[in-house]
Amino acid sequence: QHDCQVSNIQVMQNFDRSRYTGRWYAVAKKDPVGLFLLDNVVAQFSVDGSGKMTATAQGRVIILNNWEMCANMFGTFEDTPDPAKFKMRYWGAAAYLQSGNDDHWVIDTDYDNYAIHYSCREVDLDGTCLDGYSFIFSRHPTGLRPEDQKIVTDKKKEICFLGKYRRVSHTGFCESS
Ligand code: DAO
Repeated sequence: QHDCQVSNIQVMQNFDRSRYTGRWYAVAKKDPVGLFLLDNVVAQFSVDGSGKMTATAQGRVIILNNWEMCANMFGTFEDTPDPAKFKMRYWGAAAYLQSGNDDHWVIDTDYDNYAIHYSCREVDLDGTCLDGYSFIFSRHPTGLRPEDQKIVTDKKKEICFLGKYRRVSHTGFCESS
């Protein structure tokens, strides 16, 4: 059923971007090579007047090896034929923050409690993901509801990232800046 082929990964059916808007707290993250956002990660999704999805995000980062700061990030999303698969262009409020263009797939969400995001940056020769990252988002800063945990665990397995996540803490680091 799940062979870890990036091209076979199932995403959210009939994804509704307007129901996805608003604040999402990252509660767990599978890091890519050269990780950037460490913790205190909060994303805010919007849909603009023309129907395009945009986002802002904050998170604690360490730049220049030991300078700790709260990064303010922006993202715009390009639609694809699949409503749950986007191309995300992202950049920071400051030029020294990371920028790039990543896939941004919504694997599953109930819109009101949990969401599973997936991005593969580099597909290996065998079709599996060589370098990717994933956020588990919750509408609740306290974490996932117990009833959503099994769904999320099953999806982590389907995207072949089970066991590769770490918990993302929320300490208020980005609330003062
Ligand atoms: O943290 O290692 C990493 C990779 C994440 C890069 C993307 C950060 C910017 C996101 C902009 C808003 C979308 C939620």
